[in-house]
Amino acid sequence: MKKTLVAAAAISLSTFALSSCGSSSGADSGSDSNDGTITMGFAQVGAESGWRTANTKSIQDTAKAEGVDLKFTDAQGKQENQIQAIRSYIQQKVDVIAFSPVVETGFDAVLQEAKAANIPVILTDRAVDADPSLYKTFLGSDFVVEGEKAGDWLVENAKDADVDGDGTVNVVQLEGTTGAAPAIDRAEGFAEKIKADDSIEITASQTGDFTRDGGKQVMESFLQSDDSIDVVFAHNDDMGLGAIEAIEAAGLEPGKDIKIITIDAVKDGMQALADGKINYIVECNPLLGPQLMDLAKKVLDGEEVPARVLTDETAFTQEDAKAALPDRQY
Ligand code: GYE
Repeated sequence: MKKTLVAAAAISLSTFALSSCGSSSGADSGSDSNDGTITMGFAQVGAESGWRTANTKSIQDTAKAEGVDLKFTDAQGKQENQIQAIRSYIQQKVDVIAFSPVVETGFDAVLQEAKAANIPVILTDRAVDADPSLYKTFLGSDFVVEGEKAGDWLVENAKDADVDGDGTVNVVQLEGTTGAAPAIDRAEGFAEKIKADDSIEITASQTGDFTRDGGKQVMESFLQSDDSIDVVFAHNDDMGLGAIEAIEAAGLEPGKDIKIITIDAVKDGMQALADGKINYIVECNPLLGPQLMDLAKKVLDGEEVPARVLTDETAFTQEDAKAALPDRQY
């Protein structure tokens, strides 16, 4: 393989289109040289959550440890920035492109361009709704299963969750970014499982964009219009943590007056779970760096890789969180 060794570089959004950030650029970069160094262009979603921060760190740390020349961009949650970043990686003739698509749709054209330029693409974390021949593999969690685990827990704990004892478990849902795979799939898995209990009902559902602030604001408006909320199902820890702030500001006790279920299991979420403010967390593993670099090497060596690579995950109760927290890496 490929290209000369250069320092890993973070390319700022405003300049990435112009900056090659490598020791070689233009026509003689890419697959021409043969010293074994891989150049990877990685187009990240943003820095919207604790999960994302851990995910970015894992990718950057692994690239550094393995001598992969990583060109990294942060799309600040905007699909157009991500597409622009991918186009700049194609221009720079990187060896491999990896990205975590902000939303599922709208990537067909840029994926075609990468294919035409003979640059393999690896999807990490989130899926796209495009022809699977446009990318080599998709590494990440099964978000439907995560939603199902959250729904199963609620069905098992429905009696307890009917805090006001009116025979109905009123659930409000804080959705992730509209159109993003984890928002679509987690909602689907959860809805499917809660069908098992007629007393459980989703009474309101709105996006909080996977951020703490978004979760807080949406929860504030839910609390203003409804005083019978029993449960919050938040598509990630950060929105659940924002909801906790809104619930406390309304003079209620999170975890008791209103039960909270979230997904991710980052440290702040796990701490809130251990403190009794969250009731259940489904894990979503952000440490994708090692598997990503491994897949990239295999793809560039011409080895067959599976079309779908899943990550191993579990779920945590309040007791589990107390036991797991001391060793939690993120
Ligand atoms: O759950 C959320 C992040 O795509 C799995 O994105 C990821 C999700 C994660 O912002 O915290």
